Amino acid sequence: MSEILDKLGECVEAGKVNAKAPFPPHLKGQPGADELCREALAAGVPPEDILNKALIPAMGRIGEKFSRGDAFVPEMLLAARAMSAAMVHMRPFFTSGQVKRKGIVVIGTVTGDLHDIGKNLVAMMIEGAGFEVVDLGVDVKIEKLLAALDKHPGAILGLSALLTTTMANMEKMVASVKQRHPDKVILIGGAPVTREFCEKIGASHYASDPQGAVEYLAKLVA
Ligand code: B1M
Repeated sequence: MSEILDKLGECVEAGKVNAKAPFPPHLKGQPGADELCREALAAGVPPEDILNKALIPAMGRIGEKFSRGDAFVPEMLLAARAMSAAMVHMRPFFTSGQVKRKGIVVIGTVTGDLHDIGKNLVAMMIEGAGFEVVDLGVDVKIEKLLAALDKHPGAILGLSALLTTTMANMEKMVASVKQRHPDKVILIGGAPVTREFCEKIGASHYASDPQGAVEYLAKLVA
């Protein structure tokens, strides 16, 4: 059992999506995350083990490499794609409640901001860390955000901004959310965002990268 989990973890970390995928070259022609996850489930490996012993640690490893500067956006995107290929087979176990999620994270880019590459990376890493992600997309209006938080009352909120101009909207959105949900945990990030800005606008935490976001969330639910 541990061999298939090791192989699956290796595929996710290396971004090997399926057998047809040519990347990475050293795994060409071999099964990828898609086939190995299906195989593991068919062999009776508990979905919790697949998640906690293969998928989550693999995403953790690629996230750490990214933080250290040993991996870059394309590698992260490929790892996330491989993770998603495995998650297709895992989803029925989540929806049936057989595998418990660690929590729900509602995420989006702030009003006026169309930059979603960083937000998508963060969302994928958070999902890879065992949370359910409700992705509201880009240019999220406050009404849509508040409606999502009403629908998922215990959810943590994640906001991303890439423009100095839309940072002002982040401040307004945090204020509106705090007015309605004073105790809401709000995680923020994006290239121009800083820890000081986070403190100024009263958000709960600033993460500079996906790994930082995941580590903060993991501590919150520990
Ligand atoms: Co635009 N853009 N852009 N852009 N764009 C920047 C951000 C800019 C720095 C380019 C520049 O001038 N050098 C500049 C902003 C200047 C400023 O505000 N100071 C800029 C501008 C001005 C604009 C427009 C206004 C241009 C125009 O139309 N005149 C316009 C605005 C559109 C809008 O949003 N309303 C615009 C448009 C676009 C495109 C649509 C063409 C495209 C976005 C496509 C897309 O995202 N789907 C685009 C792009 C690609 C960029 C650059 C080149 C790349 C951004 C990116 O994806 N980085 C960018 C220049 C640059 O950064 N070199 C630029 C990679 C990504 C992985 O990093 O998003 O920082 P990042 O995410 C990181 C962290 O910040 C963190 O984790 C990620 C991984 O480490 N993180 C979080 C992000 N969100 C987080 C949330 C968290 C935690 C961590 O918790 C919730």
